[in-house]
Amino acid sequence: NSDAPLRPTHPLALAPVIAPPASVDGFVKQFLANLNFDQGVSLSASDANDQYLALAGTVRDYLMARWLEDQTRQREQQAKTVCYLSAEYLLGKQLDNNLLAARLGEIATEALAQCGISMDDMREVEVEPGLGNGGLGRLAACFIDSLATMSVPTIGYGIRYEYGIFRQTFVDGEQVEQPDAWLQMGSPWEFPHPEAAQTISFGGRTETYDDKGVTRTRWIPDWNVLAVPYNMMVPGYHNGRVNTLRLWRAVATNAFDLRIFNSGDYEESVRAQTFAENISKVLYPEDSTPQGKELRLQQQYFFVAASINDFLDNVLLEGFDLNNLPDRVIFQLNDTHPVIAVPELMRVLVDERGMEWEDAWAITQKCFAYTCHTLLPEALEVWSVDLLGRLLPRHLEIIYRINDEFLDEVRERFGDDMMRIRNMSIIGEHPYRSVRMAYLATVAGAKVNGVAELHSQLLRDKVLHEFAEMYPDKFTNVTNGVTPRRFIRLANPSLASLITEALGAGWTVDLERLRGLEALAEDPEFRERFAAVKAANKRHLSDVLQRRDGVTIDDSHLLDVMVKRLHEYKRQTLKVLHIVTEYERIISGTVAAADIQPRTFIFGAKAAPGYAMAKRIIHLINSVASVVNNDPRVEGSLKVVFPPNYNVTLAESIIPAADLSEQISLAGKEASGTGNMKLALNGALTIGTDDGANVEIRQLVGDDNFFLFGMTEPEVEALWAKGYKPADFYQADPQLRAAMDLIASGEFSGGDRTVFEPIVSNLLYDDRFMVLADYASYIEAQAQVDLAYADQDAWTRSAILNIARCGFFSSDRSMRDYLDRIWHARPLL
Ligand code: 73E
Repeated sequence: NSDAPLRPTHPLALAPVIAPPASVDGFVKQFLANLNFDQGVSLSASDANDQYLALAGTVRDYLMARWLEDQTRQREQQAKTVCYLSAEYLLGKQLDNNLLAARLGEIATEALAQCGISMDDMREVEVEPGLGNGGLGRLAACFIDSLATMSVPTIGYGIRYEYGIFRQTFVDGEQVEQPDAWLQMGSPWEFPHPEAAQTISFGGRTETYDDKGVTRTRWIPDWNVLAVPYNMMVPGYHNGRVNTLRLWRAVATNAFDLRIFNSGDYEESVRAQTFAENISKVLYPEDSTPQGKELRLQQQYFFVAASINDFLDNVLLEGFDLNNLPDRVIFQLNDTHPVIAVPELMRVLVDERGMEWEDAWAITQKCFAYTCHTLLPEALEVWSVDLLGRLLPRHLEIIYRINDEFLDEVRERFGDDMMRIRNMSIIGEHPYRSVRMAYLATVAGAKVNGVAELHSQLLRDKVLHEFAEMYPDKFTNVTNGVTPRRFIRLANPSLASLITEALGAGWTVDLERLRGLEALAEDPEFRERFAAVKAANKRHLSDVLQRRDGVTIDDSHLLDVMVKRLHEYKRQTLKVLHIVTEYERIISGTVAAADIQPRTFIFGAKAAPGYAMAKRIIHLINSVASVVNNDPRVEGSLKVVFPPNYNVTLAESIIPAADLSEQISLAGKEASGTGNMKLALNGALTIGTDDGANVEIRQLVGDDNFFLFGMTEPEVEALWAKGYKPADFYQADPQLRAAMDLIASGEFSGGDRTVFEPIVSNLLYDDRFMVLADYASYIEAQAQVDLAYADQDAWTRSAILNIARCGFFSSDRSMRDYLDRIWHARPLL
């Protein structure tokens, strides 16, 4: 009962956290302790899941000292922090990544062996957190890996979805979605912090009040939920640093329960709990086409309000002068999904912290930057004013004021040009009154970037051209990148060893060093070793697919890979038309099966559950596969493989085995692509259009090592402008006609002509993505591929040159570009 606070005196309590000894014995001891004390089982009674959870716990224990030290270091230094705001993080499995970062791979494998456990069995047990749809979510995961590896103080903020991207199964060739209960068997990589929960409000109304002669506004919300943070470690590679990924989970507040509980309605109070917890229940499975659902806006506000307030309340030191906020933080907006953070920061600064509007706005404009990931008009997020005003009335008022002042600025600059004002207004009036989130982000952000050179150019020239005219200095480009740790070192260990042997180990954090492989491409012995690695990777993939789906692939085949979300603009149908063309040439006797270059086509693709055309295309691919694979006339020289549930884990087996990378979107539609980079860095040659980052890949690897086809973006525009008639292309090309007619005939649908009729009609009469216009050029380029592959040694040389020249596509380089051009933050010393 003394007034003096109790202070630690025991030497252990004063010491920093100590990691367990980095030895096999040390690992075994810690592992068994975790198995016994955390899982509550003996080794002899444990099953694989117990062992996996204890193993993960052990790896965590080794990283813990660094994590806690980094938190202290970041607190002490108060350096500018990158807060990456993203609704998606497609992390992939954690175990191998964290073992690699902590240099524990060999020790752990040996320690497990001494406990009678195989590391491969542990890898099998792990489920990947699929908290993202595709490229955008995986990009966020690559970025936080690079930032940790570069020692940049970063917090990744996002949502802890209880169900990630659905698990895809095929029933009679059609996609059926299953919930992804990734948390079901335990989740050893996260640390919940209920004590650090934020209360997030919704609904209600606003009112003004007098505050010592000043009129202020306050928000009287109608309901609240708790946002509980779950922290995950983001270890840097071999640098002793560990950053934090903080994902928010929605939980009902006590107050919420109590209000209804006091009214005596117990059942209603339980229902209310479910309602609140719905917010972080499930990831929206639409990639590129947001549906404008209320729950999605709830998710967006939920996580950004929690994140901003977490940063202000818990990361900043007490008494921090908010006028200096831009020196302390940058909030990077990963597409428009987190843009409601802009009015939230304004609300906090003005309504809660009593700042003047003008001061708050000046600060806000320096604290945000916006990355746009798309060009498709239907992907540009808008929220109806109705919905937004109902859910977030104060935020809508703030958006209106931002817009009023912005439009004043436009008038001042360009005069009273009604069309310009309508075009640039953050509020759209047609077909209904709505908030254009990309415009809000552009007005508020210090910088706006696209994700590849061509994409950034088209943003400036088309999608946001009036904004680029007004704020030319805002616009910049940062070409995407991928982490070489996961996508080379972990996914392709044989290639990684070969490179390390040739160039030393430094390439993993300095990918431009891959240039050193250029000379080796001329060395016949190195080429032979590289070809052996590729063949071994194909056999490994075959083993994986055999175990997973009961299918195999032949390592003598050219492996032709198209893995990405199913979307019409990506043109999986063009790939199908190529396969059907080859098949038709065989069965019509135009070529002998024995005379063609044997190929295996691999697809990986999920379709948004509500996207009927995409699902029909999946059905078509599976149907073509089953006919082609079972036709004896093909003599096994064509094979189509479509393993269900393509995810990060499967990508890690497919990409290292690939010979050919299909990047065949209509020019001007794919913002960047990142699969294209992963495949090139694993020695696949690209067949691709002049789109997204393909443009930069081709510039770097050279025309001799890239199969270019199709219209350029200006050619696409010109054809549209003159009036595109896909049926004319069908009429004019007998080969195309034969392929389309074969699909229309019911050949792939047991004689039923109706099944794929919508695909055929769409191509003939609509074909928004100009598949038929690019068909001839694509088929010609594929013939070049066959010719090139016939000279195996020359192909191998090209593959090595692809790797040697693609070091630019490391996400470490992307992070340096963001740091230099946008964030102006620095690594921590
Ligand atoms: O080109 C890709 C790009 O490589 C682009 O389509 C993708 O982002 C990748 C990373 O920059 C993307 N995803 C979305 N928009 N662009 C999106 C939109 C709404 C919901 C989910 C994802």
